[in-house]
Amino acid sequence: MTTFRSLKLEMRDTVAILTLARPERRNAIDEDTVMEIGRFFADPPAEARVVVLNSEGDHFCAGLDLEEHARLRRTPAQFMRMCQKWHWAFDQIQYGGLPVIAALRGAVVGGGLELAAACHTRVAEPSTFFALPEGQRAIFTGGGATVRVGRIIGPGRMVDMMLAARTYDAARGLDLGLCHEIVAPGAGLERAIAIAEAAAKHAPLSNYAMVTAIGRINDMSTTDGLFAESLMAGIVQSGPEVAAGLDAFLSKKSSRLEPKD
Ligand code: 1HE
Repeated sequence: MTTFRSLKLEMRDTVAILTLARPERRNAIDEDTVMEIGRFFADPPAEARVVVLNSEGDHFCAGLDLEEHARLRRTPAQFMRMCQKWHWAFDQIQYGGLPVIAALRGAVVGGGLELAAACHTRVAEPSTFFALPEGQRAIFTGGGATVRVGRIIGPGRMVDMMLAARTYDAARGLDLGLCHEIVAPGAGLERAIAIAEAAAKHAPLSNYAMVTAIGRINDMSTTDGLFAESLMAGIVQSGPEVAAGLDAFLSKKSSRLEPKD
């Protein structure tokens, strides 16, 4: 187990389990933590095929470290630069090339929701709740929510969520796409690992395309998006696993697709 200051890392074969490890602060994100997150995802362990993002304690993440924020009294320029570090770090999660599966429980609020929204699959325990309480703290989102959360739930609903100080429970979060699955209490990590282990069996180039191309293509015009898709498909098609993947289907060795989930 590798320990950073605010994170813990455990490898289970090709699945890296990265754990937010400041439960006494409800895993609030200070400057060191955001840099540790960014550096990890910018340069993950070579053997990692998929990452599970977990947390210690009852809450996934309480967002910006408000104690540090009050203490540092950052100037507007300093806070802008710090927000850009969050953007960099969470871009490493979303577009770093490895699938990232988040195991959510308790508070997923403010910057914690910005962090979760950068992950690709979000598994929630029933205790999970989502909020953007920035207005209640007299600040604004700065870790990418206007882009990532706005895209998931729509900008109008995000404005309402903040203005009306709404807190969505796990079931509402599932309806809105803030999480993708709700599991039994205590089962979030194991389910996230099971999803990660299944995804780790995909060809790495297929996973790379899923996590790096789909989000970007949805920022493009139709004509540019279709062109980019064809380029990505051509590159994935050149991967060494393609022949084996097709052969498994054609020789009827692959598992049958069935309606579930
Ligand atoms: C913290 C933080 C934090 C807890 N920064 N220290 N985020 C928020 O507005 C959420 C603020 N936190 C909460 O609403 C609650 O703490 C929770 C609902 C997450 C959890 O409640 P609970 O009852 O389990 O814990 P607690 O007693 O409130 O907190 C335990 C300790 O963690 C306590 O410190 P202690 O010294 O009294 O033990 C809290 O002060 C501390 N703690 N949350 C610092 N966030 C890039 S811009 C992003 C903008 C935002 O993220 S705004 C949203 C900020």
